[in-house]
Amino acid sequence: MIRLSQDNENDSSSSDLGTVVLENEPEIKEPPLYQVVLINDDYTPMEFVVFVLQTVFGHTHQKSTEIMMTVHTKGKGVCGIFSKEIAEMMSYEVNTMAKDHDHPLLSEIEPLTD
Ligand code: TYC
Repeated sequence: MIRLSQDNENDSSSSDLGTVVLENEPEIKEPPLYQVVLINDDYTPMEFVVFVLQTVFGHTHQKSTEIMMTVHTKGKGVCGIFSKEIAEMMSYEVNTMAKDHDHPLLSEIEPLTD
C-alpha cells in the first residue's frame, strides 16, 4: 500500500492526499539454487580434497572429511548450495586448484529443482 501525503507547515489540518492500493503485489522471486557437486576419481589424494573443501567452501576439517568420504564411497557429493553465479565461481575455483596441483579432481554444478 502507498500513502500519498505532502508536507504543509501552514496547514496542519490535513496533509493526507489519499491512498493508492496496488492490486497486484510485485512478485519477488527467489533466485534459482544450484549445488556444487564433487566427483570421485582414483588419483586425487584424500588430504587434497579435504584441503580444497576447507579452503573454497569454508567447511571445518571434520565436515570436509565427511563430504570427501561421501564422494569417495558414493561417487559424488554436495559441497554447498548457492545462486548460479556463486556456484559457478566455487566450482571454477575447485577445478582450477586441482589443475594447478596436477590432480584430476573435478566439480560441477547442478540446478536444484524445488
Ligand atoms: N578416491 C580418491 C582416493 O582414493 C579420493 C577422492 C575423494 C578423490 C573425493 C576425489 O572428489 C574426490 N584417493
